[in-house]
Amino acid sequence: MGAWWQDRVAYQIYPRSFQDTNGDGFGDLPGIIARLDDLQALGVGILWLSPVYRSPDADNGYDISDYRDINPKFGTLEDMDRLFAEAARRDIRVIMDLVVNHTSDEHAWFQQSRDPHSPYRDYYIWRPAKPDGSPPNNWTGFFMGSAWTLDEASGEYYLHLFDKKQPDLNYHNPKVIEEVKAIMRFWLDRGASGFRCDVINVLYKATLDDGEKRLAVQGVEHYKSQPGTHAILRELRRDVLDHYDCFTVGETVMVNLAEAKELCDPERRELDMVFYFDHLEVDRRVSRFVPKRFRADRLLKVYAKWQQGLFWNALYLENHDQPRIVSHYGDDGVWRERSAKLLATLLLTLRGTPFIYQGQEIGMTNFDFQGMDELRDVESFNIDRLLQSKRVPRRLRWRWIRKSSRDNARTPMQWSDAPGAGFTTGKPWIGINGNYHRLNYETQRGDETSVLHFYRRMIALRAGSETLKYGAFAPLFANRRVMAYTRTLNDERLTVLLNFSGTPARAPAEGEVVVSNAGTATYAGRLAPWEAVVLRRPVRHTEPGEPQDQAHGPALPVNAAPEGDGRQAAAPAQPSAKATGEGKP
Ligand code: TEU
Ligand code: CA
Repeated sequence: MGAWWQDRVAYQIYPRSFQDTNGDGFGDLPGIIARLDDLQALGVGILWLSPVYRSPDADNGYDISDYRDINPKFGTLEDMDRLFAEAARRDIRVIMDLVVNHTSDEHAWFQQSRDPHSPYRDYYIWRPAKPDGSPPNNWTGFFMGSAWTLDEASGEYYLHLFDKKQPDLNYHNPKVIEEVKAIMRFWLDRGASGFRCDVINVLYKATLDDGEKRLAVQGVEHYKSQPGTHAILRELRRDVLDHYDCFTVGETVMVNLAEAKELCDPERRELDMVFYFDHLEVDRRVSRFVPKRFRADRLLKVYAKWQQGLFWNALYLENHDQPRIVSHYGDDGVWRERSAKLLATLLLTLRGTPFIYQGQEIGMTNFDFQGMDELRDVESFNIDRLLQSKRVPRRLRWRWIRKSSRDNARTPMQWSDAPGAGFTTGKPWIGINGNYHRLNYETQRGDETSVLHFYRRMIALRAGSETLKYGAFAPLFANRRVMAYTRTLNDERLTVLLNFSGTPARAPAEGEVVVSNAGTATYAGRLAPWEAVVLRRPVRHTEPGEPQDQAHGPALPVNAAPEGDGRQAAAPAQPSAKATGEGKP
């Protein structure tokens, strides 16, 4: 048994696209409450809500103007209290999105900060222009262009790593840290069980010197994972988090393994786990900019590194910033269902806390929009503008944005084939994917062979298997299309075999079939198109020639936890695995 946040499966809600109850076209808190029974039936034990605070919504709530109130689009503080209570009744814990690298420019602090003599001036990062009138340094932001904007009223530039409506807070100012602690206590006292911490590894800007020339986010070496950030995280842990039964998962941008280790090593008492991005970038170079061919062996290599490198992983394949995984690593055409199930198998058989993003459990796909006028995301508009300024033709710009836009994940949840997809009776704030008639929750609820039921079974399988939750991970073999790995605890070994392609593939392995998304009952060393198989067998203690036994002996370092923190995986294996075989693709 681990901590509750290691034992459970988490589910991310993007509130504005989840469930509307009053017909205004925006999902809301009463909508989340109305869907708690469905989430319970799925088997999730933790909800992460993307921001629900007051916000002018320049970046869909990631620009907060009041940390202690709810966006009226979503409801009221009373609704939020009701959500905490109703979730708790179903043994579901709720974590909030802590967005404190920046606030909205409409936050009262920033409004006052624009006055150079205000006590709030030092809450943000203000600098005069260079003598030639240009910005204080050459940093560029995550949403393209200079990271500085001139505020005419106060005569100086302010720093914003994201949109110009998201000014960065100044973490050299201890008052800012005290404000953050108070906000955290406010929500923990009300019922939150922790935080997903937005871009948490960039809080502390060590210097404001010019950055090295880079294609994107120039200046990052001056603020990524600085000692100042580590110190702040330890302080928040000591003064706030340690006084509650809660956990944190940090979103850590451009993080490497060494940095991540420092941020979530249990002994350092900073974060409990981090969201990294490597596994979603095996088919891209320079972050998201240049595509390269997907290869299953590249993906396995990334997982081998992170699974074995960190004490505990935050596992995810989708969130509100990423394309839908079935359109990305799967096949959203003929093999949509089977490849969605393969991706479910991957997510739920790795070591760590899995996070499912709303709609992933029914295999939702990227949007079917036809042009920029259907998009809503500030990042897509900024990128389009930048590419336009570089004279990239419209067709090319659209081709690139269509594939990578964050709006791919933000179209409304497809609950049913009713008008508005059961999401809204009004006009949705962003278009609904036209495939909702055949791809929706209601249809899948009544179909045992659906992606939804597959997720339910995989979650239940994981819940009943100490090996899946706490067993050691070891890569087994991989090639361009197939990857295989094992999870081992005590005398049980599970072998996971995944065929990331529409053609059959050879993949030798032995064991009793615990899962197949293609209806395999007896495994004969061959995977069907997009087949995922989990095999179980007892561990024979010396198995020469098996790579995982050389890389990872029976004394499994990734399983070891420091004494006395209650996180050890000590319990014997108790497989409750029943076959989750599927009849059709
Ligand atoms: O995202 C951080 C981040 O780095 C993203 O900008 C990411 O690089 C990009 O979305 C990939 O397309 C977090 C939030 O998840 C995101 O929604 C916010 O816009 C951003 O922080 C600013 O708060
Ligand atoms: Ca609404």
